[in-house]
Amino acid sequence: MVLLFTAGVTLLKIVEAKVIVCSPGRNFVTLKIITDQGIYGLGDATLNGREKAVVSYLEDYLCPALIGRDPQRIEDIWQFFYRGAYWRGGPVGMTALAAIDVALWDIKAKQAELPLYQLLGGRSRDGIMAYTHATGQDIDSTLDELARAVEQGYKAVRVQCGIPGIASTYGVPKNGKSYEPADADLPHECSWSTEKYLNYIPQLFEAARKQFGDELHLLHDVHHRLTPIEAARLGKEVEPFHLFWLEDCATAENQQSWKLIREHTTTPLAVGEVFNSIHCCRELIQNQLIDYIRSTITHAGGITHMRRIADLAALYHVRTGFHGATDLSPITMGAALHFDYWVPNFGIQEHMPHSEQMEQVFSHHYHFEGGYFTPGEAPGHGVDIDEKLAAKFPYKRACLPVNRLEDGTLWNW
Ligand code: CS2
Ligand code: MG
Repeated sequence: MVLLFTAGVTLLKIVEAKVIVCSPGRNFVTLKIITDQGIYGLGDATLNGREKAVVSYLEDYLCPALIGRDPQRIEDIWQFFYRGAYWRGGPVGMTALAAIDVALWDIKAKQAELPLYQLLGGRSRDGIMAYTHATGQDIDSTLDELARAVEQGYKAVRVQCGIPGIASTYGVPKNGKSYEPADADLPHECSWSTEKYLNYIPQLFEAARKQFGDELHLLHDVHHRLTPIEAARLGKEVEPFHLFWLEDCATAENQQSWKLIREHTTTPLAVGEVFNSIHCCRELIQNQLIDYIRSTITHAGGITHMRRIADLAALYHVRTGFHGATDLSPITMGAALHFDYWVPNFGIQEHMPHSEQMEQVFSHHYHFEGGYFTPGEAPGHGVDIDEKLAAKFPYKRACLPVNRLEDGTLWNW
């Protein structure tokens, strides 16, 4: 039985879905869904270091099946590609699905002539607190960067620094350039020592608190390099410096293993930038093993799926803390800020500023002032792409590094 109640509703039809790949300083994959009424929506499909896999998934399988569909049926299209694929989830599939989902929300909000956050339920706050990064080769230069971030108005800063005796450390830029991990045609090999790291990092936070006092929020990203018991030690040792969060202190495929960390430290824990579905964090959330869920719109199935994760998290006092590195395009930043403006259990938003060149390709309406973002009032998510300019920056393969322990064993980067 097919019942159609269409009075007063303008029906739309998808007539084109195209993938735009560009590299204005780094690679971005953008999905543009165009309707017969001329309204179009944009979604970010960038999966750092694996961009072409998502391009193929979209171009070869999902885009052809979008043509002719009603873009207003976001939920049905989501289910069609999730359940309908038979092969569910995974970073490639969920990034592609997220791009479709965000583009469809963009279309719906543009059609309603409303900023996207209004469709989600309206704003829950006046501004969205964001944290930026302060990184340096040593403690002194890191503290100089921290002072710069504070001057720019940030109320929260992620602090990372080089470790004596380790040639290169995660998050620390080389030659004064801004940090970009996907920097080589083939994976660059780094070396890692857990012992040297664990012995040094508490000193960084002691120095930061001494110089900046208690009010500034300090964060730290371990980038999955510790085992749970090592993470427990670090969490415990930095307790006197009351971090806002300790991020990705261990891998989390075995969600129960986080119990060990939790039992030993009151340092708040954040995880999830590499997760792609609610099933990657269900046990972590339900057992209250974490405080912040870092999964974001572009890698976890879009607004439709992220909303389910956030709602589950709210039941267990877990708040959001969306990933916002520069390898997520301004489209993700725009969509994330609309979500952040609404979501009741918001925690914080990561912000790594995009370069001027990137912002010329992707114009946006979001705005930062005094430590807080607002998403802007333009209909949709408010981010657009200049396709002509984008075409001037062709794709260039760029891989993320790998990590080895000092004895040569492959480790987590
Ligand atoms: C990071 C990222 O922003 C973060 O917290 O962990 O820099 C991460 O390394 C990149 O997004 C990888 O693509
Ligand atoms: Mg991280």
